[in-house]
Amino acid sequence: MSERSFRFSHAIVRKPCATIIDGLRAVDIGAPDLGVMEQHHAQYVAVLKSAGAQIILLDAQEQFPDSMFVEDTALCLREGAIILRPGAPSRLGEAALMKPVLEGIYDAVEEISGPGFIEGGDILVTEHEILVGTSERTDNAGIEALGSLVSRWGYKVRKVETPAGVLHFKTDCSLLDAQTILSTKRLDASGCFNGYKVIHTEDGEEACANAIRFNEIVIMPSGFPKTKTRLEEAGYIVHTVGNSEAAKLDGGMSCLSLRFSPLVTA
Ligand code: CIR
Repeated sequence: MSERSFRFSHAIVRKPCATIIDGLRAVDIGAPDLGVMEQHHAQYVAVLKSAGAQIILLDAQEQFPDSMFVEDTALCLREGAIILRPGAPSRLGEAALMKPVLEGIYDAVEEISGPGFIEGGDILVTEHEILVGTSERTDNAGIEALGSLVSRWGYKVRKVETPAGVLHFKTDCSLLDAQTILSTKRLDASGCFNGYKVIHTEDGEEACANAIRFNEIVIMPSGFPKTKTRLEEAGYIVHTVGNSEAAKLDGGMSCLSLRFSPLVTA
């Protein structure tokens, strides 16, 4: 079986900006501290590099407080990239910023033109399908538009549901390898991972479900020791990164990067 869903050569990240204090959040648990966020971001980039990533580091964009969460702006596959259409009005303009970056990397860059909306946090690419959760940010029209764009490259899109009150589908799950998903129990209970092997987050540690697998390494937020041990016992090499500040804005490990390995470059 191929391992295209977690073998990558590149990662795009964007520096956090001072306006991060105005970032979107479901519940206000305090303003993120830019200095600490910058330290965490640097740790995150260092771990990605240690996993083999060539890093494309983009400048901070003060006019978009949430712009360090680059994942929501695009879907990067081997064959090409899709510019997405964030459902949060304050984030819609971030996708246009990502377009020239991806056009400099890929030969084929397509775009969700609307009227639908879709954010990268709702998209989980596995080895044989692309699962997309409907959410407050991602609707049926956005999912259908994505499905028709990626079908040309042989990808199948399956619509699933993000649990109520959860920002994104991937807030509650991550890909660990070609067969295995890390998921909260509440999301797995929906049956959306039937046919996959599923490892659950430990009770009380649901907030670490958003992790990433990049080549040999699983990157998860620090502060979730029981789930970390569970993953290590299952044979994964786990690195942790501080996430206290991004978490105040409902962000996690996947949100902070676009990870890919382009087959054809521009
Ligand atoms: C937002 O609400 O859009 C940001 N504060 C957090 C985005 C997190 N992105 C992601 O999970 N992919």
